[in-house]
Amino acid sequence: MMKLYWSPRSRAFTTLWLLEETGQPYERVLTEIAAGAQKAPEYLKINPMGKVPALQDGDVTIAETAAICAYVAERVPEAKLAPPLGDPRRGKYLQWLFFAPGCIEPAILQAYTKLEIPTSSAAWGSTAQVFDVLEQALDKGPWILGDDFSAADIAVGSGMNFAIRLFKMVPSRPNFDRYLDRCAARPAFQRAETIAAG
Ligand SMILES: N[C@@H](CCC(=O)N[C@@H](CS)C(=O)NCC(=O)O)C(=O)O
Repeated sequence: MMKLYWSPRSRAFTTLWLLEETGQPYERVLTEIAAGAQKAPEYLKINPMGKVPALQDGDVTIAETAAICAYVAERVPEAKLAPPLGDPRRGKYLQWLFFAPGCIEPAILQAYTKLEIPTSSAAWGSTAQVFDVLEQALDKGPWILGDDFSAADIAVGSGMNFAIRLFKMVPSRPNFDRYLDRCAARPAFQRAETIAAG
């Protein structure tokens, strides 16, 4: 059974939502950030970064939220959280899955810290550019790949929910509101919210 190391009110929310979407049983190991459990020597063997989330599945140990999304989507193909190998939608799926940590995360941090970085040097361009691109990508909907919900929506939707709804670091836009409402209406999202509230 997969084992998720998580802490309430953290990025582990994304992986709770992901695992809830699979419908598979999994074990949750509370790794309370407030108590410093993520820096304990036993946990550093699981994720040397000393951060949650992390996942164990038999002999496989994996950290980094988006990597866990990709791993679980392939591990549980019946959940249909990723277009299969060879499917032309897989390119865009990977693009948006990587966009979450590669562009959305630093854009949020920039909005929070108000750091000025030349847009040509910053890998994410700018906060405005990231959210403009997302607005365009979500124009058709209902999901980032169109009709099919995928793990990319979990990574993207969770990051946007964090930035827009939970911490109000970035102003919302009408199609973000509609997208986040759709994410929040998913029973798996709601179950993850209940768990993540601690
Ligand atoms: N790049 C990591 C970031 C994980 C991360 O930043 N986790 C935070 C919680 S939201 C954490 O564990 N912070 C505790 C610490 O650094 O001591 C991922 O995407 O999973």
